[in-house]
Amino acid sequence: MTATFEFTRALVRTPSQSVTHGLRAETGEGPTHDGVAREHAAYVAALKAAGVIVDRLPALEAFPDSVFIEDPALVFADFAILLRPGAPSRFGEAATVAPALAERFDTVLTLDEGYVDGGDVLDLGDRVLIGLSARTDKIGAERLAALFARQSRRSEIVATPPGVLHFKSDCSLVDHETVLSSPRLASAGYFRGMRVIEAAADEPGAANALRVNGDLLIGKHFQRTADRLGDVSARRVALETEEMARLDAGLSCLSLRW
Ligand code: CIR
Repeated sequence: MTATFEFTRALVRTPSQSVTHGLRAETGEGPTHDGVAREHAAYVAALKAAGVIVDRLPALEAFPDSVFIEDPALVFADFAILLRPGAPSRFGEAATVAPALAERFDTVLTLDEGYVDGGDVLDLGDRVLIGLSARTDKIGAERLAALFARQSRRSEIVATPPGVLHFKSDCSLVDHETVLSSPRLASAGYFRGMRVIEAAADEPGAANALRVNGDLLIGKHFQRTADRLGDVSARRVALETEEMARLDAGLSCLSLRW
């Protein structure tokens, strides 16, 4: 299986002041710009500490959710794909990352129909899972699968659990053979051939960890889940994610990595 968490480069986007108006399912207390910026800065520092060269794109006030740069595009070692984000307020984000990808990749493919958010796409190495969700529809998933086939990558279309924003809100690859998953997604059977560690049921969002080279980034408040990762051989890096969580976001969505 190809390593899918060994990265030398990453692209992030500075949070805009308008991030406080980002999309969110809950109506409780919203994030502050300073809180998001603080968590973002610690995240960028963690990527650098893991050995990644991080390029930062400027804030975009017109797109409150643009700090979640994982959603409008996908990147792999040798190609990138511009997506069509499924939320109307985010659709225009793909065009804003296009120039940065064109500068960095010889091959940039473009999804031509339907909708897909990058948060719904999990690379397991031997196959890529594309989760249908409120943001990723069947046409988009099928067109994306066709693009993967062109690049000789296997993919499978699967379902995101109801009420979950993105497929990867509920899972992450933590080593070559292990997926960390919410209990509700683990029971769906999509991770065949892999070891599955279930995140603690009372720690929603904990399964969205991020493996980067020898480091495993995980939300600071998910201690019970962290305890279950006992024999995963990676240095633990605990990061504040509370402000991001107010925008239904976690760790994977803050960067594009390759
Ligand atoms: C949204 O609803 O689109 C943003 N507030 C959060 C996006 C998080 N992205 C991700 O998990 N991949």
